[in-house]
Amino acid sequence: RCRSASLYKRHAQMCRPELAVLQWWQQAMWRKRRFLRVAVLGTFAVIVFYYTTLQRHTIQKYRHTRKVGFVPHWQPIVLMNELQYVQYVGTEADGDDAFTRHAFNVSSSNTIPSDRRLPDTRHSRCRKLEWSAVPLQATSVIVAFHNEARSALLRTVVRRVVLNRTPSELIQEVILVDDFSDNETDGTFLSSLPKVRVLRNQAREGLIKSRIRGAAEAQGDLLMFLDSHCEVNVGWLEPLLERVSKDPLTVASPVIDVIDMATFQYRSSSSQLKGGFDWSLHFKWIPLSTKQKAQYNDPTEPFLSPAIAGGLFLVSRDWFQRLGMFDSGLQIWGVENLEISLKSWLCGGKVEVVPCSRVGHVFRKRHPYTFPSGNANTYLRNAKRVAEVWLGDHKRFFYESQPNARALDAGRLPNEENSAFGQLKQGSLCLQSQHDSSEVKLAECNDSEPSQHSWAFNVHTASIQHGELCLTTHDKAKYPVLESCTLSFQQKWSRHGRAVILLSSGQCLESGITSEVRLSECRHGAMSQQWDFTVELQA
Ligand code: LR7
Ligand code: MN
Repeated sequence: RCRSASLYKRHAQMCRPELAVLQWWQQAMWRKRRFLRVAVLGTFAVIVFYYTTLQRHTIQKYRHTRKVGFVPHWQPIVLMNELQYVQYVGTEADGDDAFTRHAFNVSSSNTIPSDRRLPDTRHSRCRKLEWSAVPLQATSVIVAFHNEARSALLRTVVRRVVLNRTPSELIQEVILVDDFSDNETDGTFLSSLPKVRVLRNQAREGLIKSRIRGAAEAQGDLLMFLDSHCEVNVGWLEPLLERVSKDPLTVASPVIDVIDMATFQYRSSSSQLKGGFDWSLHFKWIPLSTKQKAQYNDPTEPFLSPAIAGGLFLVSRDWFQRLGMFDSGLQIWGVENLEISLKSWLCGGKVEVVPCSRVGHVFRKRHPYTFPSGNANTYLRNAKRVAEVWLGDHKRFFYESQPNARALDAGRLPNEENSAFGQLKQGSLCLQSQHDSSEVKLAECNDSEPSQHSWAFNVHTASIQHGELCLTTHDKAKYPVLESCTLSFQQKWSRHGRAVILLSSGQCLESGITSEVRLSECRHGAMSQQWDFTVELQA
């Protein structure tokens, strides 16, 4: 009777209730052991799986909450282990004086943990704000650097932006533009990190052209520029994002906190300052007026500012491109902050300071790098370009306070004799210069393609210019080419309606079936002979 389990069970339950309890207990223990075994093995499998596979991708999965007050500080990902960190940062020679090479205390920079916690310097009300209205637009962070201290560069980009201060899905990529630093591995070492792309200039281009290069390659809808020795603070990006997505014609600047150049201590700055400039085109902080203070009695409220302090700002990629990015004729360092501010205002946009966004910056007393044509000269030349292009009649005030600028050669400036400029288009096709020849071709219009920009029709010289060159024809040649401007008859053109006519032969500029552009008999109203410039100054 007892051999069959079921019978035994029934028998036990009927006749020996104490055995039934014992049996139940034994079964329970057996189940528990099986459960434990499965649990231990399972946990082990999960751990192995996590470390081998998932860990690398956790950064993409890192959930964020848009509530600014809550940004988790834990980070399970080790992008660089200690050894790699020491290899990267520790090999850099400090020199005898820690300030020599970088104009800040590099020993101190090297010793502070690169993902240190910072004091939350925002007004306490900022912590309670929720940024639920923020649509998920991804930002490309652009950092140009020239001989930056590695520990500072690493802190700027990797630890703080890619990892623990910024919700992962808000960051499209971090573009590091190495402006021909002495040691190429300053940048290349970082290129394996997630989301980080490193571009290296083949010659020293200066921070302005480097940022233009970064912007031209950016994939994100928004561009955030940072210096290479910054530390972003809690919830720094969301309030900027909110402003730019509310009004895409906004250039939005964070409040710039101070990182002490000797101790690397992080200190709060006043959030009641706007940016301005004097007539010598030097940047100045201006306290908010009493009227403005009354107007902005909410300390979390962004306020309008004539200018941004420098290179820390968020802008939509589209607006930045429509503004022509920065003037690529500005050299090395300086005045590009006023240029972008002035054109944003003058072209229908605005500039704002957003007090709930905080980014620290190491302020230095001198430039730790050389200026190929001298510091003062470079600044003055850049200022002259900006004054000439954007100040209108007010440029008189600039020349009053910077008389030396009068004699300075500021390069080719926009010419008031140009009646039309920008892209020279036919439908969706644009005239484009070639890198390797003097020929011109038609190609699909692309706003970020410099070889399609800077076409100008000068009514006085009757020339069509592209940068420094002029559209030229040679006797009986069918195809026009780009050559240096001579004011000869072979470079003279007129416009009749939408036709572009070579004066010497009366022929019209025409698009061919492939991408070629040629000269041909004018045929009234022919689509292939109709051309438009993006900007027309005269009706
Ligand atoms: O030739 C160069 N190539 C570069 O790539 C020279 C510099 N750079 C890099 C450099 O490594 C750094 O990352 O460009 C960045 C800016 O250079 P800094 O840090 O020497 O400039 P700065 O902090 O003295 O200057 C301020 O003004 C500049 C004017 O051109 C830029 O706009 C900087 O971005 C700007 N800095 C800030 O806005 C931080 C806050 C300043 C305030 C207030
Ligand atoms: Mn700086």
